[in-house]
Amino acid sequence: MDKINWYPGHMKKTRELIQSNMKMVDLVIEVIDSRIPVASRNPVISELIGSKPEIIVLNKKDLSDKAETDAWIRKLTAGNVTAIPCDCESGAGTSRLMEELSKANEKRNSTKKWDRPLRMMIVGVPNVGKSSLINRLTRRKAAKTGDRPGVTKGKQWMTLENGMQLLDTPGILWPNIEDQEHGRHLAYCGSIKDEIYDISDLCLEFLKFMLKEHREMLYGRYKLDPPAASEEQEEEDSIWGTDDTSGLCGDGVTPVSENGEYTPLGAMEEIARKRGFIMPGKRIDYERCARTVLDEFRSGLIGRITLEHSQEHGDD
Ligand SMILES: Nc1nc2c(ncn2[C@@H]2O[C@H](COP(=O)(O)OP(=O)(O)OP(=O)(O)O)[C@@H](O)[C@H]2O)c(=O)[nH]1
Ligand SMILES: [Mg+2]
Repeated sequence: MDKINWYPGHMKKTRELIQSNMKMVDLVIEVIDSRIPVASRNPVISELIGSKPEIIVLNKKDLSDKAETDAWIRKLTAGNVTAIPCDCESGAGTSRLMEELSKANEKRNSTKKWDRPLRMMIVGVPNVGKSSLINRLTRRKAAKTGDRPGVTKGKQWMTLENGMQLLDTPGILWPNIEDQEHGRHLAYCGSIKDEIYDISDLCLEFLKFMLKEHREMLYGRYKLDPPAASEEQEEEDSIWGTDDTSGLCGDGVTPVSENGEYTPLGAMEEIARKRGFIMPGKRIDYERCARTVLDEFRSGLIGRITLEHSQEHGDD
């Protein structure tokens, strides 16, 4: 598929905003997506944070594999990083975060000549739940949230009940995503605007990953049968009645299965068929199918899936 890169002007401006506010804050909360703990750590943000105290929130823990998230937390903690798993939808993990913030507050005030409540900045790539976390911490719906990247536009200071101050910032990426696997992971998780890539291509890549690592989940969600069996079934209880179905699947050139397993395209066509995503002329609506599969992954309907495994990232 084409290269994934998204760095509009507002991200450059936000980068400058983060930089200019860095000296004002005592601590940075970097929110990352627990399904992609490597790809969602923006190297530019790490650079801007420098040696400033930092807490990493692995958010959306309700969507990632629990054992994998636990392993990531152990790994990050072993590297002397404070890392906390959270679910900002239910609020799970946020009281642990508040405890860490209180500790940081005490630490700051024990070393400075005058006391004042902690000032913090929340940063991260788009759509990881920064504003949702702010709403949890302030116990108000003060920050606007939404299930697409680029919801927060400008900076916004918020005050917690205990007087601590928090700066919400828009999500940012970096100018050139060199590792395209990271680019795809960010796109699967909704951190990249859907309009900038071909969603059908992206879905095929996602299905390739699912067939390799989580075939059972994919089969379960979309009620897929192994390719050979489904062909037989098609004859028995075709949802298309007695009509000729030969023109239904794709271009008829690309194989739908290989070695008894679906190809990504074969799986996509089967999903489209099961869900009835067929346009006039019996053409498969690939785009609708792609949007559905990715939306269902993003909202956890396919299952709790971590895309990046801690044991494969030894040097992080
Ligand atoms: N399942 C789940 N969804 C979450 C969680 N946290 C946030 N969300 C959802 O993720 C979407 C993005 O949340 P936001 O808080 O707007 O994310 P953001 O990082 O502020 O996004 P930008 O401002 O666009 O950078 C929303 O639909 C939230 O409801 C979580 O822990 N679990
Ligand atoms: Mg936001």
